[in-house]
Amino acid sequence: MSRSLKIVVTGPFGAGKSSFIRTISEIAVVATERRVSDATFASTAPGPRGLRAYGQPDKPYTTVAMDYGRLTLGDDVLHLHGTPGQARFDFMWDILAREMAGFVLLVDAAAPDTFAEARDLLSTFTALRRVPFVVAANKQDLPGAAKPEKLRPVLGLPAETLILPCTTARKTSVRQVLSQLTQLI
Ligand SMILES: Nc1nc2c(ncn2[C@@H]2O[C@H](COP(=O)(O)OP(=O)(O)O)[C@@H](O)[C@H]2O)c(=O)[nH]1
Ligand SMILES: [Mg+2]
Repeated sequence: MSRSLKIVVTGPFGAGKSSFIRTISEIAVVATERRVSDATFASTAPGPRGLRAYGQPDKPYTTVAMDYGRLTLGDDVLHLHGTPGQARFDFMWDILAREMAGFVLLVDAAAPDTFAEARDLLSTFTALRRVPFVVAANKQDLPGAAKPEKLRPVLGLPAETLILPCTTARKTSVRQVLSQLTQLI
């Protein structure tokens, strides 16, 4: 039976979420206009932790990159939604988590200083909805990248959680991660 699955791609800023979705998507990435709620945010371009606000302080709207991509995988159509990596947009995670069939936690395996945040994101998402997920140890092409199994104790993952190697530049690698996830759904 064919399925339409909403998959959320989450992970710390710089983990490779946008790259992951861009590499595999059959359609172009979507950007939306968001109302700027305070001048402080609009005046910081790029914004805190790199989220770009392409706006002037007096402009009511700013463009926030919303990662959305689509992939047909066998009988399944995957709708991939990336999370914005900024605490300010926490409210969006609730929206993103609605009808989520599963999620990918993307970790920059070469950036140990982001592991604590990845662990926090994981607790946030598992608390939002109990759905299948996989962890992708990204940037395996970098010499300093931790091997997938190294992340298990660091992220406090149980033995049954799948931790897969990933390199977002390679389509086959991204596809493999999503294929493993859909098999759990
Ligand atoms: N070497 C390497 N760099 C990557 C990989 N995936 C993403 N990057 C780079 O990491 C940076 C952050 O990626 P991005 O997709 O913007 O991360 P996001 O903040 O999670 O959306 C960019 O410079 C990417 O080119 C990967 O698998 N290997
Ligand atoms: Mg991004």
